[in-house]
Amino acid sequence: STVHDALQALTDLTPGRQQILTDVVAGLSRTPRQLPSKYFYDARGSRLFEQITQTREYYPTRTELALLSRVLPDIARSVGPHLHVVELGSGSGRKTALLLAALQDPVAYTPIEISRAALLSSIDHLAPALPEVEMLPVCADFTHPVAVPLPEREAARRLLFFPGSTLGNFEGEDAVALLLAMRQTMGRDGLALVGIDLHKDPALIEAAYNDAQGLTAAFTLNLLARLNREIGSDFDLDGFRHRARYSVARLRIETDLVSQRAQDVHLDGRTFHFEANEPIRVEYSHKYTDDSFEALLQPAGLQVMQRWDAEGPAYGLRLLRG
Ligand code: AVI
Repeated sequence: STVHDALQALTDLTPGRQQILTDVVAGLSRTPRQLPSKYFYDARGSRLFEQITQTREYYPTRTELALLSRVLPDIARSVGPHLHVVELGSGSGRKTALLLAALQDPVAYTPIEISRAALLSSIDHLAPALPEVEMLPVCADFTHPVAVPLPEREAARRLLFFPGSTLGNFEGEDAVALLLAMRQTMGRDGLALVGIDLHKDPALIEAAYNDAQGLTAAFTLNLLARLNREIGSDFDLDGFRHRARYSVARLRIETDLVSQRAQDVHLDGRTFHFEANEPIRVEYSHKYTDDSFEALLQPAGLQVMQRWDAEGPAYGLRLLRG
């Protein structure tokens, strides 16, 4: 496609004010309080995330890119030709460019991305570089069912691409529900290529979520700035602090915004009172072992066909089938 064709084909289901408001009121009304990490990704949040991926401390992106480049010929042989590639949370599309270039005659590419700004910028880069591939972008929250557009030329099968250990941002039941939905979307003979960050030295993991430049803290706090702007809340950005700790028992980074004092936040005619040191849980980043990953796949009816690991720092790619 040209960029113009791709924009013509764009499906726009980006979450609106009402959806965000409903999710935020529900999350703040729970004990302990929580907010969905998907709302990190507005235009500024997506830019901050890209900057995080370039920091010395945040190892997952560069490790996955190096692993992908090394094993792509092998992956291309395993998945075969004429694919429709569907990517969840496609972001900048940097990894996709490598994947599509390595595949044999890919038919179409559907990035599903919640940030409209990130989606449009990825199309600007990818469409001119891959004119033979039909671009069928979807701006949507991929945790809700999304109908994948059908390409003009029929594809041999679908390949779901879910890199970056984004699966790790979902808790047990939500992760299983997402994997089940993925199995549906994969369709007959469909496959999925999933990137997973693996358990390792907790100090290394914690450093990745507490970079010295403070980009991760700015990324986390941007959630409150976004909510103030889009749903009219009055969070005091200086009244909350970023905190990310690794739980060895649960194999995950738990990220909170911690209230720095007793304070009230107003939203939609309601008042939410925060105690000093009260946390809002805003993100999980699960790290996997073979056993913990297997435990998620099994109830979703998915199986590992092939696996590739990077060592130091440990990171994995898994090719799955239904
Ligand atoms: C997108 N996701 C996999 C990132 C992660 O590592 O959980 C988001 C992120 N949060 C803080 N730093 C990066």
